[in-house]
Amino acid sequence: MGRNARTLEDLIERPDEAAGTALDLLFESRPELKDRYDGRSLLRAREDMAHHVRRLAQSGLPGGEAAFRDYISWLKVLFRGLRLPDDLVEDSLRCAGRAAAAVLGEEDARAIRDRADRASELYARMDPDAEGYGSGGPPPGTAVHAYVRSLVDGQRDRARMVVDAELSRGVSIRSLYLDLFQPAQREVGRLWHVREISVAQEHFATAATQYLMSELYPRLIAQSRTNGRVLVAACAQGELHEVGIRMVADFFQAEGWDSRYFGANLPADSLLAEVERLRPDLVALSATLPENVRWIARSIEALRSRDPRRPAVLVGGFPFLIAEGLWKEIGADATGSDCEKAVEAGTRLVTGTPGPKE
Ligand code: B12
Repeated sequence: MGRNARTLEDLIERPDEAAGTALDLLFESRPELKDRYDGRSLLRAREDMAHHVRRLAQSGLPGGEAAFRDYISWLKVLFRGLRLPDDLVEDSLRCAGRAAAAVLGEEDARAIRDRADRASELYARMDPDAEGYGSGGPPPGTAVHAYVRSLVDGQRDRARMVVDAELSRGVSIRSLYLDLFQPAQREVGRLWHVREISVAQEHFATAATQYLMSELYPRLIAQSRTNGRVLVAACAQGELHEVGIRMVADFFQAEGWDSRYFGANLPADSLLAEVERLRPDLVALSATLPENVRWIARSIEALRSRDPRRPAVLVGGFPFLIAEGLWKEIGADATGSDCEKAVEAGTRLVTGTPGPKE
């Protein structure tokens, strides 16, 4: 590829053309497949290819190696549930690699092609039961199990009874966030992934958990004393997973911060404008999808070009949990693996002393 080579970032943003080429390559190598696809399934196949291309491109950016390995194990669990033959997925990954490589500069192209080939070998060897995604689940008899069962059955009030039972045996609201809502949400994700529940059941569960968090919120912050510090908390642009950063924002508020929570998908320009307007002590940014980390990296760059020291920036979410040191690589000041650790790290950054624990 010559002067018109595309960048990895560009490929993440616009993967469709390469996905189309990848599908053509797949049909060329396996002509028998062509007749098996109709309008709808062809569209699905294109979407899957676009996803491979996006994740392959992301694998060349900070945190990408760990995220890509995770993607392969995620695919194995998902496609086993859909009964997609392994060799078809392996060929698809190779074709995605070739199509992506064809539009990239030489160095990126070589790396992507190699990674796609390795990914396809890894996919062949991977045991979905031994990987984090497909296995596990809370044991019956636990509050998490009862809570998830209630939500999967569409019974929000029954889930509330689980919460009430926990409260009456002395469990704190902080522990409910950390030890009930958080693992329950992850379990809901697992159930969706292994095709035990529908998208609608997952949506219901998340909406109900957010509803119950809102009910508990006044009690969570009841003891808090204002400390005069301001936090801006937001999800990366394009990021729809907002429960984690909401928990982070709530925990800061409970420690007396004026916590400005902006929810999902905050456009980069809006973040910068709010930071300019509010002059917060700390900015907390969250991503769940690895391809959204680049938005956080760019935002940090933009913030630092205005002032190299302020505000302090805390980052977190799934990509930071699986790639140690990623936070540093993209120029953040710290990370935290959950909402409690987020407050500890943020307080340390801003005051030089660790924040109070529960
Ligand atoms: C609910 C949900 C959704 C909802 C989100 C709705 C909402 N209002 O938030 C919807 C339906 C929109 C959704 C969509 C998708 N989802 Co989804 N989703 C989930 C689910 C089930 C729960 C997320 C959650 O609430 N987690 C609980 C919170 C508390 O955990 P947390 O986010 O990790 O946050 C904690 C820490 O990470 C940390 N933290 C978080 N942010 C920050 C920030 C800072 C600064 C710090 C310090 C710490 C910190 O503290 C938090 C609290 O302790 C997860 C399952 C899972 N394992 O999480 C899948 C999951 C994340 N989704 C997944 C996928 C694939 C998708 C989609 C791509 C599906 C699709 N094909 O459309 C889309 C992508 C949408 C997008 N562009 O963002 C996959 C991701 C796999 C991967 N690694 O890439 C998961 C893991 C499900 C699975 N097992 O397959 N999803």
